[in-house]
Parts: sequence; C-alpha cells; structure tokens
Amino acid sequence: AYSGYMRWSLALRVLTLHPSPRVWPPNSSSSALSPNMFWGSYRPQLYFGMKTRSPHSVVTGLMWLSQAGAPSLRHTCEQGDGLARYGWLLHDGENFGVQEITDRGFTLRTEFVKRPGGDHGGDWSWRIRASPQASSSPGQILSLMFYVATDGQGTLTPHVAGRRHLTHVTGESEELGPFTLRFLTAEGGDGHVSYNYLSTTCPGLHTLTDVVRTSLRDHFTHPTESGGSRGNKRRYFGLDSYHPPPLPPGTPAPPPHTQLVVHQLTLQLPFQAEVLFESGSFQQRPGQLSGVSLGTELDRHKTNMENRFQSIFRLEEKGFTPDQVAFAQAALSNMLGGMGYFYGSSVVKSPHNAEPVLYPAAPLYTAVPSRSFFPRGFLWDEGFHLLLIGRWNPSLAWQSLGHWLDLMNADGWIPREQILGSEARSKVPDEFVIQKSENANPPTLFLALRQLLANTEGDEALRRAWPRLQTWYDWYNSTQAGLLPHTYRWRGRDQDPLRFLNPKTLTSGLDDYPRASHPSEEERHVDLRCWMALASQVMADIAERLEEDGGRYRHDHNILTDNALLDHHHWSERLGAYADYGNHTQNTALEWVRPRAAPGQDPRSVPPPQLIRVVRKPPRLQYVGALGYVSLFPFLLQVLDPSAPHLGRLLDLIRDADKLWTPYGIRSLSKGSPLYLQRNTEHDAPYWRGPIWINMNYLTVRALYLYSQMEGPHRDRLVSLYRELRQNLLANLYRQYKNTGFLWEQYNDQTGQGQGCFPFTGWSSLLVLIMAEEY
Ligand code: 6A9
Repeated sequence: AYSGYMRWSLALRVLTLHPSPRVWPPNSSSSALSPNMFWGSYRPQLYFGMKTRSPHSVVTGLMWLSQAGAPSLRHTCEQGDGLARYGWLLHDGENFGVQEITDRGFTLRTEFVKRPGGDHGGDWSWRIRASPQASSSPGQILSLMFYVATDGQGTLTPHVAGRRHLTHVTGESEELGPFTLRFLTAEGGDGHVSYNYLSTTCPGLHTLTDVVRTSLRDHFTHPTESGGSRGNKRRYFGLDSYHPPPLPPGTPAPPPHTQLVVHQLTLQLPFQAEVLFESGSFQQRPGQLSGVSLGTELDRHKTNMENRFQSIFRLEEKGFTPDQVAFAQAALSNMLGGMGYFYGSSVVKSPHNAEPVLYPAAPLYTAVPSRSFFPRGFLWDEGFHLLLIGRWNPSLAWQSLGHWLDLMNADGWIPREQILGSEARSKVPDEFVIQKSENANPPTLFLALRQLLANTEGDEALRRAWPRLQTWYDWYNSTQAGLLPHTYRWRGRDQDPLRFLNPKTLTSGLDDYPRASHPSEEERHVDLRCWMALASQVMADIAERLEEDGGRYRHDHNILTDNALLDHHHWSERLGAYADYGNHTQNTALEWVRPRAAPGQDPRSVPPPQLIRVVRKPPRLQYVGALGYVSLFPFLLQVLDPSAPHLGRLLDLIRDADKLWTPYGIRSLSKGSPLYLQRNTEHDAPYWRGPIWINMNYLTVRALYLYSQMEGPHRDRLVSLYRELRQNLLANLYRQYKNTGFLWEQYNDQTGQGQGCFPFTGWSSLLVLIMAEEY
C-alpha cells in the first residue's frame, strides 16, 4: 500500500532493534561481569557439551560410538537414536550437572562441575562413567570422543604423545585468554586403552558430526584379554584423517571457520574418564579438580541442590516419596539443563520487503522446549518456562526475560521462534525458518513477570525493561486489534482455504485448534483478549512499582475484565462457553478431488487427486462452535468474576468426561467437538484437537486453586476439582516418565500415553509447580 520512501523506512524499522538501553547490555554475560555463569551446558541440542555465554564461543562436547554392531555415532540429541532414556538427574543451572544416558547395552553418566577463579570464567571438570547393563554381553568396547572446536576465532594446539594419544590441547581465544584442556588417563576397562585423535578444520560448528563420522576408519585394532582366538585383537572404528568432500572443479575451498580437535579413547566397559578445563588466568589453583576432589565437589553441589530444592518446593511435606521427589528434581534439572545461549540472526519477512532479510545478530539465553526436536527458543513457551525457573532462581529468569525483550524491534515485535546461529539453523527445514513481522505469539512473559514482581530482586532490570514493555504492549494493541473496540484478532492465520480443514493459527500457540473456518477481519479471539487483560494488569502493577503513570493500563484492565462486555463479545449461549467469533461454518470436510481432464487432454497429464477442503454450507458471522482450551480462557487467566454465573457452567464442561475431562488431565478439544481428533490435511495429524497439553493444564489447575481461594458460590466444587485434576496429572506424568524414560510434548487423551516429541522438558516440567502447589 505504501510506496517509495515510506515503504523503505517501514522496512528499515522492522530490522531496527528497539532503541532503549538493553535490559542486558552486550557485555553483561561476559566473564568479567558474570563469571560464574560464563561456562555452562549452553548447548542443549547435544547429549553433552559446554560453551561460554559469548557470541563466538569455543565449544566443547562429547560424542560416543559403540564398537559393537553397526557403528552409530552419538552427538546431537536425536529421537532417531532410540535411546531408552537420557536427561539431567540434577542440574542447578549454574554450578554443576549430573546426567544419565541409557544407550543400547550400556549407560553413560555425564557429570560436570565448575570452579570459579581467574578472570575468564574459571575451570571446569567432566567425569564420564560408562557401565554395561546387566543384560549386555561382556567385553563390550566403547569409544568416547571429547572435542574442542572454535567458532571463527581463537586457536587450538593439540599435544600428542606417541602416535595417536592426544593428552591435552592448549589454546586461546578472545574471551577465554589462554587455556588448557586435559584428557586424564581413563580408569577401568581391562587395562587396555586405544587412542586416536583428529585435528582438522571445517566450515562451521554445524558440520562437526559429519566431519567426525567421515574421519572414522575401521582398520585399527584394540588389544583385549577376552578378544577371542585371533591374537586377542579386535578391529574397531577410530579417527584417522578428514578429507573434505571434493568440490566441483574451479570452486574455491570455503575458508576454514572452525578448528576442531578430537580425543578418542576406546576401551572395554566399565570405565571412567575425566576431562579438565583449566583457565590460564586462574592463579591460585588449589590442586587439580579431578579424582577425589572432583567427587567431593560434585557431592557438595548435589547436597546443596537437594537442600535448596527441599526448602523451595517442600515436596516431602506434601507426602511425596523419595522417588517422586527425584522425579521432580529431574524435571527441574532438565529445564535448567535445557537452557542454551544462542547467537545469530533471524530471517525475517515483512510486508515491506519482497524478499526475506536478516534481523540484527543478537544473543539469546533461554530455555528450550525440547533438546532433541526443538532445541531453540520459543517466545510463548518461555513465559511458562520462567514460572519454574523463576521459582528456583529469579536471577536466571530475569536474564532470559531480558534477553527476550532485547530482541524486540523498534515497532515492538519479537520474533516468535528463535533460530540463531548455524547449529540451530541446521536443525530446521528452510520453510520453517522465516519469521513474519506481523505475527504475534501469546505474551506469556507477563505471566512470568507477575510472579517475578513478588520480590524486588529484579527491579533494576525491570526499570530497563519498562520502555520495551510499553512498546510491546502497544504493538499488540495496534497490530492485533479486532474491528470492534476492545476486541483482538490473531494475525497470520493460514490463508489458503483449500488446503486446510480449518486454517491454522500458529501465532496463538495453539496451532490447529479450530477457529473461524474462513479467516476474516470480523474475527475476534477470546484467548488473545484474555492475554491482553493479563498484560494490562501486569503493566499497571509494574507502573506502580516503578512509580510511573499506569493509568492507561488500569483503564484497559478495567475494560478487559468487564464481564458484561466479555460476555457480549464472546459468550456463546449455544456452546455454553466462551468462544471466538467470525465467519464460520461447521460444515466442512476434506475430500479427495480428482481434477478432470480437459477435452482432448492426455489423461496422463492430469494432476493426481488432491485432498482439499469442501464447504457444504456457506459460512456466516457467528460464534465458533469449538469447545476446548480457548473456551476456558476467561477462567484460566482470571478474567472471570468468581461469582460470575458462567463459572459453574465452565466447571461442568471441565468435569464432563464426554467433553474435556480425562483421567490424565484436561483434553484440548471436547470429544463432542466437530473437529475432535480430525486431521487438518493429509499430512497434518490432529495436534491441539484432543491431546492433553501440560501448559494449559497447569493454567487450569492453577485457576481452580486461585478461584477456590476467593469468595464465591462454587468453592467446594473448585476445591474438589482442583484435587482431582492435580492428582490425575501428576499420577500420569510420573507413570509415563517411569514407563518411557521421558517427559513428552503431549499426552493421549484416551490412554494418557506420552506422544509428539520427546524428551519435552519445557512446559511439561511445570509438574514441579503442580506438585509444590506453587501458582
Ligand atoms: C517445526 C520441524 C526437526 C508447537 O514448543 C514449541 C512449539 C509451541 O510453541 C507451539 O505452541 N511447538 C506448539 O504448537 C513446536 C513447534 C515446532 C515447530 C518447528 C520444524 C523441525 O524438524
């Protein structure tokens, strides 16, 4: 609509970061200002690895390779690896972590602990214990590969004893200064260790697995006592040398971006290996952090964490068994151990640019929903994550929250999914990379903020965040407004009406949850309205805390919580619940349609049949007849008055097993809803159309609890529903974790079984707060 100068200045605004001082200035994560948080397991996409919170960190990691059967190299967390279980048992987000990984026939225990000192983030040590499972055949041989790699800056020097034994690596980088990485002699095995190493360069961190894989040769032999008749030697796959794939003639070789040094040790199970990182500026080192002293440090941190966990969540007092407490500790630990530090640019599309363009490069310290499948930041997921993280350590929550707000542009937009850096990019198919500048995502950071306001620890960050929060709030109000005053509409719904049974609304976070069948300007979305009611309240509270003028936020809040107006816009008497409104028909279906050959056309050139949507009855403006999570929002976010007549009716729907209630939690869409468990396309299985999601169940359980504390006619019912739902959720999550080894993305509403991706230790970990009754 705009032309020339106007258009380009709008295009530029999209790519311009918000001009107010950042909540976390660029150096705030540096070793100088935040030494104890400099190193960490900030590569959650790996089974085990560490880096620093700096843009182009030197990285370290572990790969392993079982020498039994077909070789399969493990490095990045992959569902396809088929590991029986893996995850952090303990991880305090700051000092140490203990993880257990069950592969085929053996278990790896990976532990790290940090030791502050010097000017560059201090030292750390790793201990890897590899043990055979009782059932596995004796004499199994395993290789561990420890590596260190640069990301465009710094140098590494391998130190090799004999032919192939890498004993240590010295190096230096901008942010680490000089350092040494030592590989101590492994203990255990049957006394024989075979060594290999690799020192090479490659185009970037995203190629590490490939480089190592293609450097393996199986002509090495490992001496064993039980090796059988052939001279007690066994062939194994070892690192040999890396030969980059041939380039087409005339193509210049890409400049080496990454230097990679790998130490491989091969030995019989069980054994234990230690790796030590020593910072050059650490002057008064009280001895090596290895062996007994490493064990002592790990124990000290474990005890600290267990005590702190006990005092914060008090699960023993609530009658949980030690095993259930360990389950909760693992859930929290996976949330914390899933925190990553990413750096890079989003790829952004705006209405003012024909082509996608790069957003400014920036850092993001954030938790991730899933280490295997989505190891990156998602805006609305993070608001839920921070509810748990903030209870454990408000400072970590503030650091993440500030990083997210610092990604805001001058208009007030924050890209929803953060795919930053080459490692993150390599995990995402191209079509999912682009972020659109008109698209929102629920402002759940306000949920987190409301909780963080309970103490004053973050007040300085809050003050810096204030201008950004104001712009953010305005962005929702100006870009996601509905046609009528005080109504809202998610932008960015799928536009192609032929392709989808019901066009998706990815921006709402509820993806394929049914909305109006025909997206239009008349639409209004009740979930977004309730999110904005929450936002207005938190904005007013923050203004008060900062002694700023919050009048307009209070004003908005009063209107958005006016129950008569809410009912007027969103109560559907026919549905008996709150609803979206829009151009809608219930009478749609997917059908196979075979295009007809034109007269005289060769029948073989007619395109194959297509599954498309057919509309049997034309849409009209009306409430959308979908009953599910969206129908509950005024209750979930406490917009509804405790004495509202509709409250009782929502409780009926919640408790009705033919509608939302299951023995495992509240399902996303009523059994009686037309789109219940319906696919959206041939390839799109139902997602938010029946399964149980834990973020929404957390909000439900919490709402039941909060309303049960208020004066009102339904208190007894609220109390009993609260108890029942809490019990159902916890029993099922615990059972699934025990049976499958993982927490999952969603849970089947018929069986309670975990489904979707795993491990999913994002909002599913909110179970800890449900156990602790922290709402
Ligand atoms: C697809 C495939 C390797 C979908 O938890 C993150 C989000 C939620 O924010 C959202 O509410 N998940 C939920 O409906 C996962 C989204 C994953 C999209 C990436 C690319 C990568 O394949």
